[in-house]
Amino acid sequence: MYLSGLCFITDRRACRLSYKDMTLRALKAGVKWIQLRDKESSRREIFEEALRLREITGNHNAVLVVNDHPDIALAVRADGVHLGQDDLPLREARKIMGKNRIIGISTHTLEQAKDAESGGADYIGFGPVFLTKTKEAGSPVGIEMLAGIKRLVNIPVVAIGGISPEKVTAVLKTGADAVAVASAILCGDIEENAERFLSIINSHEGD
Ligand code: TZP
Ligand code: MG
Repeated sequence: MYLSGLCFITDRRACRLSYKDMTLRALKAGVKWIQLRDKESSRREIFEEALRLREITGNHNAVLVVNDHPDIALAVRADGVHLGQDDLPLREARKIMGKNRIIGISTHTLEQAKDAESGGADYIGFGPVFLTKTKEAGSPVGIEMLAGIKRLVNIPVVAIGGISPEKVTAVLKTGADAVAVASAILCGDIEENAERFLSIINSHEGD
């Protein structure tokens, strides 16, 4: 499984563009991993949105992960699903998704990260690393804790929460495998913001 260094998370509270339009802008900038995160719509609407994003991500050779809904992810042939601690348990989601699709899990503590790894998650999200307004995500875990998680788990760790272009280098120095970003891409010019993240991430990978 190949996951690139930047996951763009959709969010209509940060930006009133349609999911399709915000995603197209991120794809145009070169983002190769999109997470459809929609906390506002009905499951039917999320399914329809996911179908649209499947088509455009497929055209750009990008990975699509659907937040919250394994059944929708499977129905649209998304590459994977992203679960939270209150979503369907990993074991059950795996039955739906099969062994070849990606399952990522949001984690906030070391114990959750270890459980996700031993339960067969393909990657963990870990955070919020910094303060975020995108979600009631609790207190920031900070860079040190992120570095500690990287030392303790062997599956890819995706840092999330309040990550800006100014902070991304410090995040990657912990060994984090990728960053997941909503507002710092969505606020302002999406293409420009995403390009800025990608250029920092790509130059870090070359270090
Ligand atoms: N989980 C923890 S923080 C977050 C999620 C879904 C949102 C990240 O968004 P932002 O705007 O990049 O802080
Ligand atoms: Mg969830």
